[in-house]
Amino acid sequence: SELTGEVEFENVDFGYNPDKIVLHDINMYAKPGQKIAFVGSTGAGKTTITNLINRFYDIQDGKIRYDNINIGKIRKPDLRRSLGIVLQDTHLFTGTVMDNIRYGKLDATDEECIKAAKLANAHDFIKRLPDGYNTVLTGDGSNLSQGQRQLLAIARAAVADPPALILDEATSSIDTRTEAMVSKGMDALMEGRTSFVIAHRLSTVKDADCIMVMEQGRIIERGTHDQLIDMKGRYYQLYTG
Ligand code: M5T
Ligand code: MG
Repeated sequence: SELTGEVEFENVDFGYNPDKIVLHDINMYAKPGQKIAFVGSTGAGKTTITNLINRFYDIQDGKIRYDNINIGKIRKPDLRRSLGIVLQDTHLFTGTVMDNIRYGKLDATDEECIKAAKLANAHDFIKRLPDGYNTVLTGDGSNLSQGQRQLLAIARAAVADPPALILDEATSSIDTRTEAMVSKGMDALMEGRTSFVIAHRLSTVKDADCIMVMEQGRIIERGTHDQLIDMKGRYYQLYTG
């Protein structure tokens, strides 16, 4: 991909149904490599913003630009594909671990897949599976733990090597050790890429370049962790519980 990972929203309004706007006047700018986090209560619009970054929907008003290219109301599958997504529920298919990783980039060699798995912190657990990279996964991934599925999702995104990423942090309970492995893999994946993170634990957004605090479809506060704490507003409330 030729894209650098620069993403800009200018006065974006959006509703899944045009009669019911759920995002109001969203403005944001992500420099290549920055980590942008979204926090806020349920229904605030966090997932919706990431749906728009992915261009899954057309917007009612405003502009969305990648590298200064306005892709506001047209569909460019090549642009959309250049974003890597690590969703909470990774879609795995019946096939080997290797092929499930390769799904991120269909012409990737075995070496590239292994390199991606190493970066994702997934290599060690894969080596311990009965047939290593040739272990066949069930379609629903039920022969892996939740944390292991997440590590594979990270490896899959790493092999795609996109300039920008959307990470939806899992809410489900994985044990502390696995969680540490997943967050180490995610940190490695985010390195050098623009990352949009929906965080369910405020502790994981502390190092973001900018935290967007959302409420009822609007960004009501933004800044670094320290700036937002000093503001003593909504973020401070969320943080101090
Ligand atoms: C924002 C509505 C939702 C809410 C608003 C994803 C989605 C959302 N909505 C739809 O009508 N259709 C959809 O496909 O949009 O919802 P959100 O963006 O999902 O909020 P969130 O991600 O901040 O919430 P949560 O619960 O994941 O923390 O009115 O009904
Ligand atoms: Mg959501």
